[in-house]
Amino acid sequence: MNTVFIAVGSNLNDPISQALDAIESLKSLPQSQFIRASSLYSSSPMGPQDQPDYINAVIEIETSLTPIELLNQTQAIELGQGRVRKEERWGARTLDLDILLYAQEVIESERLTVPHYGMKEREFVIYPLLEIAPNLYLPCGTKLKELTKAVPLNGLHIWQA
Ligand code: PH2
Ligand code: MG
Ligand code: MG
Repeated sequence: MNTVFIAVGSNLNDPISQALDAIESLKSLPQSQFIRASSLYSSSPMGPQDQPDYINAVIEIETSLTPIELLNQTQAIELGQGRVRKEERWGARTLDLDILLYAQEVIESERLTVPHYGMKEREFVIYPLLEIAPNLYLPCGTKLKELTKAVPLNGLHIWQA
């Protein structure tokens, strides 16, 4: 089994429900065991500013799915929740599931880059991940906690009803 962290993001069509539904789907992935989910966080949009705030979270699973099998599963969940792929970079979406880390593997294939290419700079990834994996090291040898020094919160906060 491989420890995997997946980022959840949504800023369309009731983002809280989108995130909670996605987490429920991730709990029933085949060949996998759900370990834990972070709190839900509210975050300011990175990229185009004329889009709603995001809800973000990070979840941890143990899985024997290969990275591509897992990607197929997460993309199916995205599509099932109405994800429409658009041209605009970093634009609004109902659901985004990004594989952040797959064990300590480094993967650079056409469909998948792991660790996720932007994770080290994104507060809406680093802080939820730190909540559930406070002692984590990245494959490059950097301690996750160290990254927070260079990544301001930028308004990120735990979402409360
Ligand atoms: N995802 C993006 C683009 N911008 N901004 C926030 N706050 N959270 C996201 O998950 C996010 C984003 C593209 O994946
Ligand atoms: Mg993303
Ligand atoms: Mg994505």
